[in-house]
Amino acid sequence: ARRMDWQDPFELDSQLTSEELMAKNTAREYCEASLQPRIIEAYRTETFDRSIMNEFGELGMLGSTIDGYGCPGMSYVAYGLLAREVERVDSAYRSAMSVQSSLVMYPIHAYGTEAHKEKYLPRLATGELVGAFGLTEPDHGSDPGSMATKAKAVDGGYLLNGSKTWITNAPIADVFIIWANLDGDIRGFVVERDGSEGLTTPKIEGKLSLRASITGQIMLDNVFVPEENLFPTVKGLKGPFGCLNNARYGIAWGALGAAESCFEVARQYTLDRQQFGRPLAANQLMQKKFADMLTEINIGLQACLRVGRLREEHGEFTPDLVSMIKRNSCGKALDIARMTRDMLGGNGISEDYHVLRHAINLETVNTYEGTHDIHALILGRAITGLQSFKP
Ligand code: TGC
Ligand code: FAD
Repeated sequence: ARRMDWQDPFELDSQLTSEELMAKNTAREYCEASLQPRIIEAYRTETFDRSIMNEFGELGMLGSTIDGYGCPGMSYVAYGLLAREVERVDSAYRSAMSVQSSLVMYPIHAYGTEAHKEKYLPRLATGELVGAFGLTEPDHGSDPGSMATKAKAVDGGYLLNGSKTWITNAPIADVFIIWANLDGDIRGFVVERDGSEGLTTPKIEGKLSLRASITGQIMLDNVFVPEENLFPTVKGLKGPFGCLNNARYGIAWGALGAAESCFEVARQYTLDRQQFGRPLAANQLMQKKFADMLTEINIGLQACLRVGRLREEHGEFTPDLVSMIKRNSCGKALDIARMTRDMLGGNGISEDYHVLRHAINLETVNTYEGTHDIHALILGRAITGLQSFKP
């Protein structure tokens, strides 16, 4: 009888094109050789190495689905595979890649003018510029529709006032996509740090999760933005949500990468470690955990692949399906990471074994881009036709 390969039970690799396989393998090599050796120190000292953005850029990992403007025009499945490889190392590095690709380059490409695309995309693609996405506010997280940040039309442009918080890369970003209310409509603005008086981006200190990512606030105090920096046509929440569909899809792949990495650590550890005169892996309780984890990871990956292929077929995402895989991957990956932490006993809490770092990171990943419960409510609305977010 045919035997299952536990490393690729559904033969996912055989469902990829040669370009996708190449992207995956190149990313794996880079992540193992260049990101893995840096992560323990970065996490310990809570620092994000800016040069990683240039390295991503060199490998075509920024804005990878965009065709032209210095971007490689890869498939959405290839983008998912990159997220999976990067997040095997750490969710923070995947975060940096997701924000730049899906939340900054995507909206410039989808909603920007030709001048925006030519001005920003090539330099974002190389990592010469770093971008950030400002949607969440101190008083408006799950409910961004009620945001307080305002834009007011003035001679030659707009004045922005308000504050954004929990913004990935804000303290080091050169370019910001800011969502603000202009005369009752949510609109998107491209704000450059250079020359923007009244713009400050204080770093948020003391994060216990995603420590290798830099997170900050964006304070906007009468910041003047020239007329031409407004996305001309997109209005309403569908602007930011259109970006989130892409980023949430990438996260769905990425979170499972973190889970896979924890699974592999636990498998090797329990094969090597002896207690009661035999390998830990020989115990039924351990094997049940492995069976559950392998099942969730691989069924989850097949679902991500399917959603990516449907994106390619239809030319757009089905947002409810993206909610399904974002929620499933994050929740399951978090459970898996916590489980492997337990399976390693005392060593499970050591930085050298990585599993607790992944588990703590996944607490963030399960929360940002729509919490686990918010995605349940999005699915609940799709199933019943009744929205339960607000009275
Ligand atoms: P709702 O009435 O549902 O929708 C308002 C308008 O938006 C449209 N829309 C979408 N369009 C495209 N894609 C989607 N996924 C869409 N979802 C909604 C919708 O059709 C409607 O359009 P129109 O033309 O009729 O006006 O809005 P609501 O206010 O009831 O929202 C409900 C809810 C809970 C679903 C939504 O607010 C939500 O998803 N909340 C979660 C917030 C969130 O995800 N924030 C993420 C911030 S960014 C981030 O976390 C980055 S971390 C990155 C990293 O470091 O990796
Ligand atoms: P809240 O909305 O206050 O939610 C608190 C709890 O209440 C959650 O459990 C939630 O599920 C629950 N809840 C809320 N509403 C309901 C309801 N109607 N019914 C039942 N339960 C409900 N945002 C950006 O814009 N850009 C970024 O780059 C970015 N990066 C981030 C990086 C990090 C490290 C973190 C932690 C967050 C980041 N975020 C970013 C913000 C993130 O998207 C929000 O934290 C998230 O959307 C949740 O919002 P909140 O924190 O205000 O929680």
